[in-house]
Amino acid sequence: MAQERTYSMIKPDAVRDRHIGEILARIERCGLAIERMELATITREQAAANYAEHKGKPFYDGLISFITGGPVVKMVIAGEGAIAKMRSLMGATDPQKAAPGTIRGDFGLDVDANVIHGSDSPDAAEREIDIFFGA
Ligand code: DGI
Repeated sequence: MAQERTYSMIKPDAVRDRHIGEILARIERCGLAIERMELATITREQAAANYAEHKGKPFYDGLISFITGGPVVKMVIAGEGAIAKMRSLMGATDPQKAAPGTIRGDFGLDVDANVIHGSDSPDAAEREIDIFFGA
């Protein structure tokens, strides 16, 4: 597996519910390294850029309000196969369908508040790192 970087973000529901420590521990335990990390409230412009593919869908406005509604933990995560490893740690998008032992399966409330984001491809990772940390 190739050495990769990915963008991940602990969402406002999980920050509010004090799951940051447990989520960081799971990321580190599977051999990934946290290269950059910042607690911040993201702007509507950053949220819109990150979720451009969903613009116009019924859940879009709620998604933008939710993700900008409180602080998140922005991260750059590095390691072998980091993108796929993060996606499998996260679990399915809908926490009701995510397997037990995954971050969303264990801490997710519903698909609107699903705990964590992770880039789904190398191109998305570079684009999202640029959106949230700048060039
Ligand atoms: O990469 P993921 O976060 O697993 O999933 P995605 O890129 O398809 O969707 C991004 C976010 O948009 C997802 O974390 C939650 C929200 N979302 C996606 N599909 C739905 C949704 N929210 C609602 N309410 N309903 C959906 O069908």
